[in-house]
Amino acid sequence: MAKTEQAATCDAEATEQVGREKLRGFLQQMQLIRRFEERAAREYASGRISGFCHLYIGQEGVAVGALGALEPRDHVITAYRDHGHALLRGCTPRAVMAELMGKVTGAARGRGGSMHMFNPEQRFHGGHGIVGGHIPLATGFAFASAYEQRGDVTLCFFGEGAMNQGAFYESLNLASLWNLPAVYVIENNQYAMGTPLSRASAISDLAMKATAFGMEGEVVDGMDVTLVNACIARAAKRAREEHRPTLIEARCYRFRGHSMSDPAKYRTKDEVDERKAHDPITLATHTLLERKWASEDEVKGWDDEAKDAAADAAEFAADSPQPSLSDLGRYVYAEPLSWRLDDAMTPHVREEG
Ligand SMILES: Cc1ncc(C[n+]2csc(CCOP(=O)(O)OP(=O)(O)O)c2C)c(N)n1
Ligand SMILES: [Mg+2]
Repeated sequence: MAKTEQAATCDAEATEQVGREKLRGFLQQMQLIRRFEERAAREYASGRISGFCHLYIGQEGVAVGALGALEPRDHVITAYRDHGHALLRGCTPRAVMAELMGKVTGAARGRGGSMHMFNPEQRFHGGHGIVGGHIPLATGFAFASAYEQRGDVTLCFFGEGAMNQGAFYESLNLASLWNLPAVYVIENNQYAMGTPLSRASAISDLAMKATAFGMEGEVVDGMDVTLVNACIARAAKRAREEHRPTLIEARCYRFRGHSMSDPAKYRTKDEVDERKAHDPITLATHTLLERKWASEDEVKGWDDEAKDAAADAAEFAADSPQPSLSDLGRYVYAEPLSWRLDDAMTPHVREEG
């Protein structure tokens, strides 16, 4: 990638704080998510993936910076634009791609699809399709941590469109009232489907809502992975050590449509191009090259590795079997409930299982 005099870079102070090794890792993670999703888009076009599919392309700096500030014991939960978060929380590219194709080898055994990636072993609790519906779950995870005095933190991502759901207000009120160790991150990508923020919200400075709950609020440039990392590190520390929640507005932009079926006619090409000038991957790349923290060959090598991982995932997923019909009712609910349902509805499943 050619470096020009005007090339935008990440914030200097936050870059120093993050350091060489971590920033190299962040770039590789963003490249993997980007190349994985580009491949997923091609698989969708070819018909091997169907149903809902919301890409995260353009927003990678938010998940990578944020999750890079957490410890493995911390809990993570997000909405339906979840492929990147899943990849960062231990779902392999193969498991995510297989889930997209509805295969048994998928992260949710092919039952959930794009919107329902899970990896509870690494405390990644989904992947949720109901807008705002998972925010109370996050408050519940944080409540459990506080109740059991575990010292772990819950990080909850949601879109700015979810912020005007009642569940948001109820959840943040209790988190503050009960001093819960939660970090709420609004991924403000400016649109809720085709509706711009200006047509849906009475205020544009979303972190201001923190004041209503008596908690800290912060705005961060979500296109700069170093700033996101520093911001979430502060909030996670506040949660862990002071038992106080934080509301963060990460300003970002999705480069693709809302979902695969959205031609995104509600915005101009100029608007999208302007935002692409602040592509989080380009910013991190320029920063690494300018500081000589990475060479152009290394950056290209990582990118090639990301493409290879995505291609391998697609091949693996395409070759994997579909769930069997007799098994379809399992793994949808928690096991005891699923067995009760099986008892009531499909006795043959019990025999086979
Ligand atoms: C309760 C509910 N209402 C409506 C929908 C339909 N819907 C799906 S995505 C979406 C927009 C959400 O936008 P935002 O929260 O900003 O997230 P983004 O898609 O930008 O990541 C809507 C209205 C839904 N899934 N759930
Ligand atoms: Mg949005």
